[in-house]
Amino acid sequence: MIRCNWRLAALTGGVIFLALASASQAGTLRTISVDGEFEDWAGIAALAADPVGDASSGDVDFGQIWMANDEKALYLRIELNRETLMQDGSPALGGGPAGNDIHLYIDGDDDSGTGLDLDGIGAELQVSFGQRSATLYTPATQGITLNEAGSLVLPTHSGDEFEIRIPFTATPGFDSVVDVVTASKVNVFMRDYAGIDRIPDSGSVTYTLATGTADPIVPIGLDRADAEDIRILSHNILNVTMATNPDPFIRILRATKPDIVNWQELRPNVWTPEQTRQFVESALPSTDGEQWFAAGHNDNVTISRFPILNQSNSDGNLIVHIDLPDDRADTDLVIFNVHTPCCNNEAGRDVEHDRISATWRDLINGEGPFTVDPGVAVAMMGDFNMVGFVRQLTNLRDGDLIDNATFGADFSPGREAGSLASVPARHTHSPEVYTWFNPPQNYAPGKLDFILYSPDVATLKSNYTLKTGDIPAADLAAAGLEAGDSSASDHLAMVADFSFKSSSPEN
Ligand SMILES: [Ca+2]
Ligand SMILES: [Ca+2]
Ligand SMILES: [Ca+2]
Ligand SMILES: [Ca+2]
Repeated sequence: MIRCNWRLAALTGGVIFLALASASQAGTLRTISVDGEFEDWAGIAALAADPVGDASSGDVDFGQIWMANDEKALYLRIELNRETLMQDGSPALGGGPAGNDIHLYIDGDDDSGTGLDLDGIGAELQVSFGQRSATLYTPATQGITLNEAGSLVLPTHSGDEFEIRIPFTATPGFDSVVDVVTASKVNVFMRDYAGIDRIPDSGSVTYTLATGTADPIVPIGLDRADAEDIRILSHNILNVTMATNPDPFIRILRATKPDIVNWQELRPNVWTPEQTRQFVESALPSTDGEQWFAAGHNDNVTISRFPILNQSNSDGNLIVHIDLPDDRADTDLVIFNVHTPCCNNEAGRDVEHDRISATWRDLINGEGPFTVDPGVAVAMMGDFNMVGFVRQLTNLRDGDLIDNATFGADFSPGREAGSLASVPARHTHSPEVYTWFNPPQNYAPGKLDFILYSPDVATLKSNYTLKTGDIPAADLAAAGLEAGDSSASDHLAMVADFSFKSSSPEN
C-alpha cells in the first residue's frame, strides 16, 4: 500500500506528507513583523493543515496555519486560498465578493471551563476581522475594538494569506489591562461564518508557547547614512493640520531633514504651494545658495531643495520632474506625489492607478506630458489608500495595468529591472510597517502608504516610518521630537534615502 501511494503521488505530482509541528513541542520564539510578507516564518512548521477544497465555492478555504510567539504576543499565519479583504465583512452583509466573516477564538488559559464555551474550548478572546470587532470573555463578556485588542492583520490590501498579531493583554478603553493569554498552552480555532470552512474541522489546535525573550528589534537611526544620499519624505498630513497645529510638523521636518517633502491632504484653499514652501523654509531655513522650490496639484504638494524642471498631473495626483544635483546624482528624478481615492472606491483607485502607470510608461517612451531622459529615476509615493484590491498596487509596481483597452499596454516600470521596488519603511523602534492608525476607529492599523522606486537607477539606503510614540524619551529629546508628534495626523511620515549614483557600492 505504501509503495502504491508513493507511485500515486509521483504520478499526480502531489505532496502526500506535510510536516506538522506537534502540539507537545514548544512553539517558536520569534517576533514576527506583521507586514504581509512571510519570509520571517522560515523554519517554522505548520501547526495544522486544513484540507483545501472543503469550503463552499467562492468562500474562504482555510489551508495551513502557523503560530509563533514572543514575550508579548501570539503570531498567526493563515492561508485562506481566496482573495480576501480581511477588514471587510461584506459577504456577511450580502455585499461584495472579497469580504469575510472569519472569527478567531483563543482559549488563553488552556481551560475549557473558563471563557466562552464553544466547540469544546473556553475562549477568553474572539476576534472578528471582517466585522472589525473583538469580544473578551474574562469572564464578563465585553465588546472591544481591534485596537483595544491590540490586534494587527496584514496585508491591508487584499490577499489570500495573512499575518495576525494577538497581544497577551487587551486594553479596553485604553485605560485598563486585561490578560488574554496566561497559560503555557493556548487552544485556537478559526471559523468563517460567511462560508462553511473551519480550521481545524473539529476541536482546536494547541500551541505550546516558547519561553524566553525574543531577539530585540534593532532601532533605525533617524539620520541618513551618507550626506550624499537624497532624502525623500512622504506624509499625509490630515487636512492641512499644520495650519492650526504646526509644531509637530516643524519638529518632524527638523528631525528628518528631507531634501524633498511630499505632502498629501494639503488643501489649496487653506494653504497654497507657496505658503507651504514658506512653512518649510521657516522650519528648515535655506543657507547661502540654497532655496526651496514648490509644486502642487489638488491636495498634493512637493517642496524640493532642487529645481523643479517640469510639473504635470494625473487625475488629482501631482507629477514633478526634479533636477537632482550633478555632484550627488547621475540621473534626474520624476516623483508621482499620489493621493488616490479612499476606502471602498475600488473603481476610482483602479482608474487613477492605471493613469499613473500609463503616464510613467509614456514618459519613459518619450510620449509623456514633458520630456525626460529615458533613464530617469522614478519614485511613486503617498497615500494610495491601499485598503482594496492588490491589483491596484501590482499595477504600479509591475506595470500590469487593469484596463488595457482604455490605458494601453502593460510595460516594465523598472525598465530592465522589471518591476519597481517598494521601500520597506519599518517603524524605527518596532517591527511594524503600518502607516495609518486611528485608535478611535474600528479599523486596525494599516499600510495604506507606499514609496515605490526604480531599482535600476536608484539604490535604497536608510528608510523608515516615523512613529514618535514608540521612540524612547532620550532618543526623542536628542532628535528634538515629542512623543505625540506622530499623532498630529492619522498617517505616519515615511522617509527614504536613495543614492542615484551609478557607482553606489550596493549597485
Ligand atoms: Ca512578516
Ligand atoms: Ca479548508
Ligand atoms: Ca479558557
Ligand atoms: Ca476545514
